[in-house]
Amino acid sequence: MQENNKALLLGVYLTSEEGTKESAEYSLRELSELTEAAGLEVVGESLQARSKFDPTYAAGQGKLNELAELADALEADTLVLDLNLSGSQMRNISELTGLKILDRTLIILDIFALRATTMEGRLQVEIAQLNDRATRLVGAGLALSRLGGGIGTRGPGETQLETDRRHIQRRIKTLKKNLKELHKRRKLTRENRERNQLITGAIVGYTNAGKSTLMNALCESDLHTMDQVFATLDPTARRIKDSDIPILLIDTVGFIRKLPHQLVEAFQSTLEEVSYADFIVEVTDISDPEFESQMDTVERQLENLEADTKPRIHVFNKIDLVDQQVIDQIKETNRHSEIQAFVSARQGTGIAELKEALVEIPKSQMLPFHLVIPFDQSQIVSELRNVAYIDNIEYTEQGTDISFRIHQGHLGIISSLLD
Ligand SMILES: Nc1nc2c(ncn2[C@@H]2O[C@H](COP(=O)(O)OP(=O)(O)OP(=O)(O)O)[C@@H](O)[C@H]2O)c(=O)[nH]1
Ligand SMILES: [Mg+2]
Repeated sequence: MQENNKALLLGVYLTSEEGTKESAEYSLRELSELTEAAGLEVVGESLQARSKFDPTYAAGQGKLNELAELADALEADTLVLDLNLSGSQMRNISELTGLKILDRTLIILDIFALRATTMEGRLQVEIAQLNDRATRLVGAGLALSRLGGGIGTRGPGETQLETDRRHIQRRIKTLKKNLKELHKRRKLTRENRERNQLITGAIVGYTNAGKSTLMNALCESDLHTMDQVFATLDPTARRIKDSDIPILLIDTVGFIRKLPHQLVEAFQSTLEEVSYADFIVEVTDISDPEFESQMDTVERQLENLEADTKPRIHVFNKIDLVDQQVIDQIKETNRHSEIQAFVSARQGTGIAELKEALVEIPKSQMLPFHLVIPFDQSQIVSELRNVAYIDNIEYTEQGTDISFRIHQGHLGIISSLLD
């Protein structure tokens, strides 16, 4: 059959677990979006309930045969399972159905490969893909050698497997070396930024929550936004426009449930931007019916990055798409009494208020000073204007009389006056 990019989807969930049907349905809808984003056309979907997962086929054989027939009728040549399959499962299902088999991880890896534009992004994606292939090779290889039968026989499959694995490992090693060089360079820019002493907030949230749109609204920047998952892969930094304290925001890759661990590992350096930030701007799309479980996913990812205890402001976005009731309810159930903001990043509603709230976060972490700075050291005043929050400033005969608040990291600016 010719490749026609038409795909069927199959989700499998366990009947023994409660609430899994709803989450499997949602997960399948999400997989459908992911599959389309990967460039395939979804022509049919199916959800199967099972009492346990089948180690050989993951799903039921009857179901798979049924889907093979459906694929024939609809001229689909690909079956995407909403699971993470082992190499041998992929091979078994493919042999049973005659279809090309993909799973959630492969689809996400594919989207990342399509979207990666920078050298660093591309290297990270390729490493993730190779790691993924290496894991699956093992599964497929073991199955092959078992089929080969006799103990002690080294089937051709396994020899090929060894060669492939060595090849993959060599390639991964080269890529990692290149990536390390790039990281070194990026770390330098991060250190530069620290030297520039700007307070940094990382924008995080589920993919498609509106992170880049929010960044554009706050920084009057022109970042790429799109109604599609993983529009942003590479971190971008911009200054908030006209804020009382200079603040740098970083837009970064979105989170998603079941994010393949190969990707998390490969994108470690990108995600480090979140770990190094002074505070977190969490964005939630409250027009998504699943926004609460998306918040859980984000929370877990923040925990993994050890960024869950950083000061945080929670931005509930896309208020233009919901009823006031939804907003009221979120306010009511604010159990952790987090700092909340309700905005429409696209329409600009609530952005001015958000800017004011954003400034409060670093301000509360800043140390207050009242100094008289001699005129022959007026460069200090201009440096302070750049990074400090100035409460009051007066020019006296002794010098500039200034009350201000400054971040710990910026104390260097006034150190000469403190001795
Ligand atoms: N109606 C409405 N749409 C919005 C709002 N904010 C963002 N969007 C839309 O939501 C979609 C996703 O926005 P992005 O800013 O690309 O989302 P993101 O979180 O950066 O997504 P990824 O980078 O893909 O993870 C785009 O089509 C935006 O135009 C909003 O306040 N209201
Ligand atoms: Mg984005």
